[in-house]
Amino acid sequence: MSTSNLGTLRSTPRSKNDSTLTTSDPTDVYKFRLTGTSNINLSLNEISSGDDADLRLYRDSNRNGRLDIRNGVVLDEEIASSVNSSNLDDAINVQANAGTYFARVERYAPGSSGTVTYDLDLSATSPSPTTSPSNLLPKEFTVGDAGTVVRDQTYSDAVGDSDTADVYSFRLSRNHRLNSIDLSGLSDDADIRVIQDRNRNRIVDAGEVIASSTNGGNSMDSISAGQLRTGVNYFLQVYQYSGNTDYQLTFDVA
Ligand SMILES: [Ca+2]
Ligand SMILES: [Ca+2]
Ligand SMILES: [Ca+2]
Ligand SMILES: [Ca+2]
Repeated sequence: MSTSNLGTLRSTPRSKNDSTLTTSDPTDVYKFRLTGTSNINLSLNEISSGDDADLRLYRDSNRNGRLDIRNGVVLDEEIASSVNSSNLDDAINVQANAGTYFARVERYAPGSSGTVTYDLDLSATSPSPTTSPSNLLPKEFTVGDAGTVVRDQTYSDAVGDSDTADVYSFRLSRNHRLNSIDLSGLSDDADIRVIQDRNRNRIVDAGEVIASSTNGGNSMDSISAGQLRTGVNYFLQVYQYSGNTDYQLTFDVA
């Protein structure tokens, strides 16, 4: 098990690209610190084809600066996990207090053949109620037919302190016109934005936010698709602004 100490995690993302897990060294641990309450954002992506890795987040609950493991069992408190199958991305977005944390990437043996490679992105952004949304772009949901929106599609999910953001990957179809993307069914304030990851680093860089809707309270949010183009890969992010709320996200096709 290798442990990397990242020091204090801040809003500028840290990326650990082309990292490897092997049958003899199947876990990597990334230690970091938060200086105040923050949203921890973790994105495990670019997992090698035919393989599976998973992501877990622990708090150094006994404050000894180490991830304590006895007989293969982690003794520090697990505060979140993401265990999607095959080489789908795994993501964690959770609000957490000041302290020391460990992100652990594990090779999932039954779903892997030999060495697994992956990219891990990490950041800590401003929490509600001064929210700056996660700046990482895991593909948590792929909309429509392999990412192309060809019919009306509605997703029911939630954002809040324990899951501060959801990311949907989508493209426009040449044959089916997308009218708008609508966020409704809110009991508290969530917002949406469309991101074009021009440099394909799976991070929201300056100039990559194409559109957003940030209405207050539990008002609906909506982004017109008129400004989006075919042949481009977009990300739609739903994120907590304040409180915890269920939502319905609709891709409305003409
Ligand atoms: Ca510990
Ligand atoms: Ca996985
Ligand atoms: Ca980018
Ligand atoms: Ca809103």
